[in-house]
Amino acid sequence: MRTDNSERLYARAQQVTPGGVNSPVRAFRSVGGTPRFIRSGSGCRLTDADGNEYIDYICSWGPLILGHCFPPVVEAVREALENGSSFGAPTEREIELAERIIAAVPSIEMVRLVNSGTEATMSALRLARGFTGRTLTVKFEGCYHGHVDSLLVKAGSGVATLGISGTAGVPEQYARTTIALPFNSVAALEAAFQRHGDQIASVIVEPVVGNMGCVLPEPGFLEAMRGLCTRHGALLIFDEVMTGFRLSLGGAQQLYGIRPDLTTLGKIIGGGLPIAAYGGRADVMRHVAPAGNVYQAGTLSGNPCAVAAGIAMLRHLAEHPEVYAQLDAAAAEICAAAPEGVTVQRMGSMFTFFFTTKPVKNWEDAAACDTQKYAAFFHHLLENGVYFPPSQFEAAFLSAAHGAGAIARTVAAIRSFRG
Ligand code: HOZ
Repeated sequence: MRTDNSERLYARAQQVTPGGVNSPVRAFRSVGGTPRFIRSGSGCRLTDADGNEYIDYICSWGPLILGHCFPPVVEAVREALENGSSFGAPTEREIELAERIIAAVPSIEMVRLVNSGTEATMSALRLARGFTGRTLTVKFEGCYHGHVDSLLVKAGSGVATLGISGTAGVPEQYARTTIALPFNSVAALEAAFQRHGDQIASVIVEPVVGNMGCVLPEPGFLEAMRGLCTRHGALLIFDEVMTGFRLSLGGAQQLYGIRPDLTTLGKIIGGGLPIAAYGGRADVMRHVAPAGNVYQAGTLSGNPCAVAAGIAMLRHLAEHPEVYAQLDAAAAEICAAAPEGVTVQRMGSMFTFFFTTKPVKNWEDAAACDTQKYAAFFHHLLENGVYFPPSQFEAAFLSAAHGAGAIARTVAAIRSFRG
């Protein structure tokens, strides 16, 4: 496979952008080799700068549940753009997107649109502090909630991939407002509440983790979390940036039957354009400015093109709930092809091939994986035209555009790996 053009672009990019990329995991640092510079995407396929084609299992890290260039999304964006790309004033479509989110996600009664998942979690945390008058946040090791200062403590995703445990630039005082606990440990959570119960403003969690690879909550973990938050007056925040509208229309909270106080969303609600949101209990959300005194704002918030894309996406998902069963079946087929000695973890269309023989229940288990073997597996697939995440600590995502032919080709590529 020729990669001359990607190599040339990578060298050029490194002159003008730190590490040659605009988000760290894209640089292939933990798997080695040249990151592919993408020229275009269509359906389930990507084409790189050298004309190589790949079946895409990143799907823009989750948003493209209906594939690249899904026609209704393209049409909606085109139409919106022709009517003005940004106003900095309210539009009717923002109401429609909010109404669609509220109709689908069980715990969301009011919602505020922002531009990225990071902004959503940062705002939700501030709101929880403003609402409770408390300072501390509980998070879980290996979960990633964007690059918010206080949430980079023991974070997953790129922080884990690059092994940057204590990120430079985060003031010690901010880091000290975060309590990081092992995922799936009810005992650790109980102990934290016993010690700091009256100071904990919120507990934030990816209910199904995607950012240390795909890790599922053990039975009772989310329920215990809900109970402890209620008992101690802390807000429970589900970070459903990845899982929202992906695991089901109502996200992980619908599947597990847990009602968080606040939820953060992103990715799918923008149909591949930059948009995110935080929402939840109306009595809490009414503390956000201008209704209340917790400030948060944004020039491009509720951007007309992104909102139009999001509406087209959510409309299709609401009208075609059968998509979720189709995705589940296709993902199961891919996961069944996993090589021996690999632990596959999956929830719906999110999955990870962990290079370990043990179940992965928390960050300690994930960190014990053989990342060199994962790198070999990744490059084997890439050479065979299948693009998995360039990190052991990221979930793979499937789209409804992955048809039988693409799945069969992926299965064949996986089966031909001789680790
Ligand atoms: N940290 C993101 C996935 N968990 C990757 C973002 C990107 O590189 O686009």
